[in-house]
Amino acid sequence: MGVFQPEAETMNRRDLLDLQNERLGILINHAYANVRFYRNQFDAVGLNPDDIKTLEDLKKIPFTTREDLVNNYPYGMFAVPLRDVVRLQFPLSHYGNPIVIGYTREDLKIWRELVARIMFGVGITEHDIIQVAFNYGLFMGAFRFNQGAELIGAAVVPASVAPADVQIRIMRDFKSTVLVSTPSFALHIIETMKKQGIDPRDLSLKIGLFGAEPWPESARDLIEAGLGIKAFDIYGVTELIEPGVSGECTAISGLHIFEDHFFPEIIDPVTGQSLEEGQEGELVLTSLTTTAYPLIRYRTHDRTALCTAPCDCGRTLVRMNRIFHRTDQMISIRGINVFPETIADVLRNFEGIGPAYSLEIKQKYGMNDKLNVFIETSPELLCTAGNVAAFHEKVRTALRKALGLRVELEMVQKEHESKQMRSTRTRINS
Ligand code: DLL
Repeated sequence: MGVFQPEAETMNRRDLLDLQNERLGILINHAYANVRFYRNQFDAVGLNPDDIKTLEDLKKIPFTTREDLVNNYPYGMFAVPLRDVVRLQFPLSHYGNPIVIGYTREDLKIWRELVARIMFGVGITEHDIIQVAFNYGLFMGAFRFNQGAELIGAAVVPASVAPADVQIRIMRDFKSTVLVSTPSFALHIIETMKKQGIDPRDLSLKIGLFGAEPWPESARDLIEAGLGIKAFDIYGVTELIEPGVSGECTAISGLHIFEDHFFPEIIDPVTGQSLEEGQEGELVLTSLTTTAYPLIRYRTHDRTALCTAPCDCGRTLVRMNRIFHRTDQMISIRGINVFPETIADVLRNFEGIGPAYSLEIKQKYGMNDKLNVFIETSPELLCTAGNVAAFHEKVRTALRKALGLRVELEMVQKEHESKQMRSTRTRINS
């Protein structure tokens, strides 16, 4: 199978280390000189850029967290003047606590190349017709698939969020050979095909790229059988060039991290100590080549382990295990990230509810995944809120706006708290 940039993807690991160390030096100086947040981080532990000579020294630098990005909204983390930024993007999952990410022209070029590496690596070529069924609204990944595909020379069908029956029609009429979507949406398309009596052999699909949420091997089996394709996993994080951090190759034995652009570490999520190769812990990433929005030791909260053993595909890049768990409470509903803190922030604005709430996720690995929010209400709510139905709708609308996702809301009076709520209660003030 193809290797899009062999000089980088099959590089001798000793040369790779030299390249990473060289890029690290440039990154550290760039971030220290241009981002006050990083200057403060270094100063706080008595470091200056010259103290960071190798990747081993990187461990002396404190982690960067999502809260740091939120606290520095909008432009505090930018390392270049706005005139050098050619794109500003606002991730869907950060409605409540926004962040904005900037890209220079060079950042976008790298990103495009990384997505092209993933596509080419699973056998996508200029002969393919790629149907991208990701949301082209605020979801940045969709654009990246477009650009990666164009770099390879494949034809792109930006089907975006068209309903499943329209997607199927496009697949059939345009003879799409590749589907790119969340695994949930692929499963929803399969359910719709079954209802319509459509056989996957009537379609031209052969490859699928899926990601943005955890999906078990059982979901892969269903997708491969339901669409008659080979399904591959892709991983990324909005803050770090999503979806180009890593992707599976045809060997299906982990996702190759593009180490010439990202340095991965695995840490114990509680102590922050580095773990050995093969041990599972939290993935921490440093962007080695990002100019506008460099991140040093960014905590992804995703649990995985790394392996540098040679891969059958010929790439020398480290592989990470597929992601099934996180080290925080973030949950993914149909590919949309939900942070329980955002729910607590919304609920805090309403009198008469709380202090406890609980979440229930009805997961079917399809578009029917639902988020139910149970909130505790005071018995006086009936008097203070006036029209309870209108109050219910107001809270539900506020949650939908904050999460970018429809939720089912149930108000439970304190003394009638359900068993489910007792077992999973979370406090608004926690
Ligand atoms: O979901 C980027 C992406 C777009 C990846 C398209 C793949 C395809 P965020 O919305 O910032 O970015 O969500 C990032 O989603 O920290 C993981 O917890 C989860 N995630 C992303 N890809 C996978 C995957 C995009 N392949 C967060 N498997 C990450 C499991 C994934 N979880």
